[in-house]
Amino acid sequence: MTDQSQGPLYIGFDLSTQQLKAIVISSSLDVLLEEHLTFSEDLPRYGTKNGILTDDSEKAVFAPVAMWLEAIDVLMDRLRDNGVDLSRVAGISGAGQQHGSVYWSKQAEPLLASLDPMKTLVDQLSPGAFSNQTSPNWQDSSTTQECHEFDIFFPGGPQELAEVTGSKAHHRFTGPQILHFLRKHPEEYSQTARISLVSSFLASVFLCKVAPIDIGDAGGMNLWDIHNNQWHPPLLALASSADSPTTEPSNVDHLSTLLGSVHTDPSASLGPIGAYWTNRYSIPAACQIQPFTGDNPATLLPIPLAPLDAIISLGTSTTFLMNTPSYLPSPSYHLSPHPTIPNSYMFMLCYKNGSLAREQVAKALSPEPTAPPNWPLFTSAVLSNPLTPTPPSPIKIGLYFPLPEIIPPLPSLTARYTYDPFNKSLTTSTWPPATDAPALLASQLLSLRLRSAPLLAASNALTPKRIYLAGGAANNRAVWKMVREIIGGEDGVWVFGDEVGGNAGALGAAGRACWGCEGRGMGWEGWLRGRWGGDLMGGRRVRRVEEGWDRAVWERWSEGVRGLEMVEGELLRKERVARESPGLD
Ligand code: XUL
Repeated sequence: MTDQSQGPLYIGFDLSTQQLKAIVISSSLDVLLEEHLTFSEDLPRYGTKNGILTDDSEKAVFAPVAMWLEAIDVLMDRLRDNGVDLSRVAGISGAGQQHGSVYWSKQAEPLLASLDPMKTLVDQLSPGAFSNQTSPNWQDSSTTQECHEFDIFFPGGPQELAEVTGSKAHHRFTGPQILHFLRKHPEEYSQTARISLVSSFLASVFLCKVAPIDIGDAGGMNLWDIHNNQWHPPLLALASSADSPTTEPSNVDHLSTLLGSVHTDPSASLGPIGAYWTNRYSIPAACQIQPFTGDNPATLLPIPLAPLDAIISLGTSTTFLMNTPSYLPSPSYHLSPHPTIPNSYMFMLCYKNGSLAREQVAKALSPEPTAPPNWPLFTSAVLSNPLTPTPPSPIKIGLYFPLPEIIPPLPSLTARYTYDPFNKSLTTSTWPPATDAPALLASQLLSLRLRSAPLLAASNALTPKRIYLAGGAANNRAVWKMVREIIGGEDGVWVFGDEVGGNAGALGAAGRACWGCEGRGMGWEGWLRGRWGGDLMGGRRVRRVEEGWDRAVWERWSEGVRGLEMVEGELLRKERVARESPGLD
């Protein structure tokens, strides 16, 4: 690690689906070191593929908690062996894949409090500290029944659930997951002393006691009452009753004890680091553990986001994030408390299908069937065949879902249609593989535009101000061009510099660790803008790749939005018919 100064260091962790990552920064938010470990490659003995295990018969997706503990052991050793002076670490924070739950046993607190610095975490905590040895992953779909119960719980259905908790019920959300665990493993549930999210699990390991859940991550549970800033007792009753929901006070009290309090003061430390870390790695006893939040809320943090700035993350999943002061809930998207700005919210769309679909289309462009994805061909296929609508000519709309999708809720499928804007009609179509590339990007971006429109409209806007791209596909100029055409961006399309790149969650967490220690009492945005200085207008941390939107081109894509809505409606109808009459094809 190259760092001449002797100032404090801050570490941000990110426990994502495939990797555990750490970023070390200085007080000026300069990245000094990035280190990571990939679960399936570095810890093959857990047998995961891309960091997860699956049980297809139940559509269950989960990860071994022991694997995460061992990953922390290995990563901390790597930081020390790479020359990070751990005796200078003043603060630590982190991010975790959202919604996953970790079930601590009754032995957890005493085990955490008495960790022996001569031994590893995994040897001391696994299996004894857990009543469930695995944690459900966000790709899990085993909770259809429980989601139904959440969605019909309020007289106003999914809309009312979204008004109370920020989201309608989703398979991966923690409330339905807890209810599923309680039904499937009542004995293990009765042995549970505390429930953490993945983010608060990681914080607990550094605190050496069970940490509170962060306000930003509580919004991904269908249990947190956003208006009243507290757990919602009737929803706790629903999540903790194997049969019909009961307001039996003992059930509600029990689950609220398992979940513990939520940490609502964003810059207040959770407390000093546990003695294990001081004794094993010489981290100072005064090092503060700052709140750990979900990976999406943490992705809002590495750059100063103005209201109506958007981040589109094009990674394994596709997510669209915005920081908004308006609470305008809808079953079509998620709102959750902003992790560092009181009375602001994170708007989020989350799709399962992202890079896998793009890779499949890019592979099909090579004449050789086993060839890897051909990105130059993919890019030129998009740029030479942009599909920009010229109303009233027909528009090609393709949906490519190698995985069952969340938005809209459809099974794995590929569908190609031509939409005629004049007659408002659809016909199924075929076209050459080179047309799939622009059709795929267009449908992914049209869906983001369709679903973010109500929130933008609430602020009298048609398009976000700046659009920042993150994730693997963010460096593709065909993507930049289509984002500008379809979504717009008054102040253009931007990409993160290498420092932010694919590390947004870990870097956001590292910055939060620094803020908690050096900016306590200062508002997050003002503090962050101050530390960024001149980089804000485009410097080494962010770079503009497309000018501000072309409204006329953007208007032409409005017909594409209508076409996409019609295609989705048609597929959802077919899916409903197939489900209701399984014998018919
Ligand atoms: C968000 C979601 C995913 C995970 C990825 O709701 O489920 O983006 O957070 O780790």
